[in-house]
Amino acid sequence: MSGLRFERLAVGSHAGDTVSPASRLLRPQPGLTTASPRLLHPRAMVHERWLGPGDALVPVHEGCLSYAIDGPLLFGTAVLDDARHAGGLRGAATQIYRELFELLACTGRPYLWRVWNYMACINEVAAGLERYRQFNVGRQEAFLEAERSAFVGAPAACALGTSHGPLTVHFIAGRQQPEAVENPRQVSAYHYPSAYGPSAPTFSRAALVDLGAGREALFISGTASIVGHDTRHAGDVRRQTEETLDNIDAVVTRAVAGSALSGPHAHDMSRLDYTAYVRHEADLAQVRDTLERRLGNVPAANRAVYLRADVCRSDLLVEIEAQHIGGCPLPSARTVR
Ligand code: 3EB
Repeated sequence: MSGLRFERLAVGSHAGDTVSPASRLLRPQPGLTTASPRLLHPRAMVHERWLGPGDALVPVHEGCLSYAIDGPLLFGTAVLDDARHAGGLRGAATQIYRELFELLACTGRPYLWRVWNYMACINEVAAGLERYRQFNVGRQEAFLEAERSAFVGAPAACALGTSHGPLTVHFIAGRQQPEAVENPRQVSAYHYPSAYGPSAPTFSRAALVDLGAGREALFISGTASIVGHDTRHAGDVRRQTEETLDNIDAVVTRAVAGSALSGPHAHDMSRLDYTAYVRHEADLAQVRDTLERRLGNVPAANRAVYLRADVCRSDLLVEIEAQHIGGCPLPSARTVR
């Protein structure tokens, strides 16, 4: 049993605070800058906490990694300044993932459950290749080198751009192998054609993890207005948000079909923790309104967090990630269908 829990608390009134919730997975070394999307809403500072079974975590700093082992879980953050790396963003991505995979192997927590990739100027073209595409080349290289599948079974992830900061990768890993979930409305990202870059992105649309004791975690990757492999509704943030929510709905439906927890509320769109990344701050109200209308007046809608970030295709205005860390399984959890 893993004991994974998640808390999200809005505290104080630090309007415009630049702390990203996901950066709170683990504090890297004091004084170290990270790439961190800026908080837009709620206006108060948000504390997000991932909890395992332990209480006093001792963070370890090794190379580019800061991590803590908590029972069967491994939480951490890797930071490497791609601007100072001889191999640029591509080389920094390979090195971060190489060190991460070594850590997973030697701590006996081999499976990546969820990864957040944050990097500066993600849509900027440098040396003829967009930086996100450089990142994809480096990330895939590390997966292949470590003989990890860069295709079916890749972890749930997101990749967002900030105005500044070193390549920053937050991660949760464990002993349990997640079940990868794809979206029937979308081409798997690891099969995107080469028009989107020389190496495909390495992530699954979602990951379902058995936490033991009848609990499951559903991690839905960053999701955008993409159908097949095409961007839909360029220039229209409201319709992009609607299409994104249709994609999340499709992933949840797929996940429930493959889930051991077959109750109708095991994983339900109205019960997810949502984080929306908005490219233009001026679009915040429209993204919020669309999400709130779609979910209705439920706690999930009011608890959603909105961050300012660049999405990894220039024509995407919004990306939304979601998760459900199960805590109250239904009695009929294992009904035969
Ligand atoms: C997409 O569907 C939008 O490169 O890790 C979403 C989630 C996206 C993860 C990643 C990219 C990533 O292609 C972008």
